[in-house]
Parts: sequence; structure tokens; C-alpha cells
Amino acid sequence: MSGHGAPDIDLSTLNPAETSQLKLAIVAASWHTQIMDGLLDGALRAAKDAGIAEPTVLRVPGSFELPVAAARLAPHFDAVVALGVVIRGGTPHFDYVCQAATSGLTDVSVSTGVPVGFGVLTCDTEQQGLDRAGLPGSKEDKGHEAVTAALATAVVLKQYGN
Ligand code: DLZ
Repeated sequence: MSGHGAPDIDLSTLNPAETSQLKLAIVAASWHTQIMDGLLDGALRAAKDAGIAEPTVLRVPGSFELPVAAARLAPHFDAVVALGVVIRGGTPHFDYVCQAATSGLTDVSVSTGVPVGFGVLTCDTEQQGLDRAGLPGSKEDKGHEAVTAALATAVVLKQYGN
């Protein structure tokens, strides 16, 4: 489903024997329910494909709260995935929430050394979110992609210890 020159990271390139033992946490915001449901479904499908039956799922109110949730969980997991949907409104609030989520999640990943999959959609319109949510009719499945990327990164980093 990926486009725009994105790498074809695909769970067929991952070995479930390597991924099934990984501890995975998903932190998910709650704004924009339909799109979030699609992202979370895609993320859980990717975890199942990787042999991870029951990842930890933690819901938080909004995307602004994703970094603190990821920070609290990261030391206890091999990979964390953050899911959220931010849709541009009429004020600069969009920019602040996107900036806080992006830089906060980057900080968590770099400071802990635990890969954080970035499944936060930053959209001008609701339709852009629906197109990427992995729902029937969507063009892309960003929840699935974010889990796949985080697990692929965890596998390559595992050889360097925790
Ligand atoms: C306040 C707010 C707004 C306006 N829009 C969104 C959004 O599109 N997506 C999202 O995940 N969260 C939004 N929030 C909530 C903030 O992320 C945060 O939960 C509140 O500012 C409280 O800290």
C-alpha cells in the first residue's frame, strides 16, 4: 500500500521467530474516532502478523499526551508505537500539537534507545486522514506501517543489546 517512494518494509521481510518475542506497546490518542479506530486496527493487525498476540495498548486523550505516555512505557518495552490524528483547524493550535508530538516522540526514542513508530497523521482535512487510516477504501494503512517500522528497527537494534 505504500507510495511516495516509501521503502517496501513488509512483514514478509521480517522473521516472526524474531519479532514474536518482542514486547510492544501502542499508545493511542482518542481524537477523531473513525480514523483512530482504523489506525489502531491496522496496528493490531501488524502486531498479530508479527506473532505478537497481545501488545499493551494505552489510550490517552490527545496527541499532545503521546510523548509522556511513550516516555513512561519505553523503558519496559522493545518497541513503542504512537498513534494519533491531528486535523488542521482555524487556529495555530494544530502546529503546536503536531510539533509537541513530533519532537516529544523523537526525544523519547533517541533518549531511551527504544524505537518509537510514528503513526501520527497530521492532516489538512479529515479526508486525508481517512485515506491513510487502513479503513475499507483507504489508500494507505499508517497504523500497520508504524508497527512494522518499529518492529523492524527493534530487530536490527537487538544485536546491540538493550
Ligand atoms: C485540543 C486539540 C485539538 C484542537 N485538536 C486535536 C487533534 O486534532 N488531535 C488530537 O489528537 N488532539 C487534539 N487536541 C487535544 C490535544 O492533543 C490535548 O489533548 C489537549 O490540548 C489537552 O492537553
